[in-house]
Amino acid sequence: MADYYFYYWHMPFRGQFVRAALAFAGKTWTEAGEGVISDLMHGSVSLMPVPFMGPPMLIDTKTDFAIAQMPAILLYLGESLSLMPNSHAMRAMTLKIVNDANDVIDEITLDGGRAMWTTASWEKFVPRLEKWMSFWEETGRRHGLTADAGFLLGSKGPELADVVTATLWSTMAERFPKIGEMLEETAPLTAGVTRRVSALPALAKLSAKARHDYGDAYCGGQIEASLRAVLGA
Ligand SMILES: N[C@@H](CCC(=O)N[C@@H](CS)C(=O)NCC(=O)O)C(=O)O
Repeated sequence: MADYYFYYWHMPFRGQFVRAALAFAGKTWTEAGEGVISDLMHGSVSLMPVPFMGPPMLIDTKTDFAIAQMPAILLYLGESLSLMPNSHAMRAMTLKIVNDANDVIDEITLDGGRAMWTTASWEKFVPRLEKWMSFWEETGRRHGLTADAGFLLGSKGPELADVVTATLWSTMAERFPKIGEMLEETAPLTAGVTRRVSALPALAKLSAKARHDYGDAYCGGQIEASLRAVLGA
């Protein structure tokens, strides 16, 4: 039996943060599959492993503990798999980075496709995306990150905040090269730590698997099509 059951759509997007934390920690998981997720979502709340509106959702098979909401899942994995820093301050910073990443992917998909991107709305959004990138850059700078060494919160080795950082920016940059170019220009230290952490064998393997399993897909649906249209990707 795998260490976890993981419930997420057949795409990277929000689920990839959880997959990356599991892969980084050397854990195994079984993907529940889209049919199971849909049935659970549309079934009785009383039958849900944990009440949830939408995936990701994770079940720890050893303890039978189920948890939803991406930041809560990462907190659980971070704590139970020792992926978090020791100090209270840096643990809170880690969760702040996780929530920032969740906000960025909500913004880049206009809250899951409530509206579609147009050239005008994308151009208006670009300074805000650059501001998000600058948050990572400033955080890294304050903790001694350089373009070719260090980690986001000043740890000696990669931790959850670095895994989340690498997953956020590498997944996006690989699928939308213009965002990759923006990151290199706006946040070169962040681009550097993203490259180094993404190159760790477990994460490089996961990224190759995502490419194999999901192709170019990022978040799917019409919102991905509109993102591709404005970015020429
Ligand atoms: N705040 C939740 C958002 C969950 C969410 O929006 N999930 C999307 C996929 S990324 C979904 O399929 N939602 C279906 C729904 O809300 O009906 C989290 O961070 O996990």
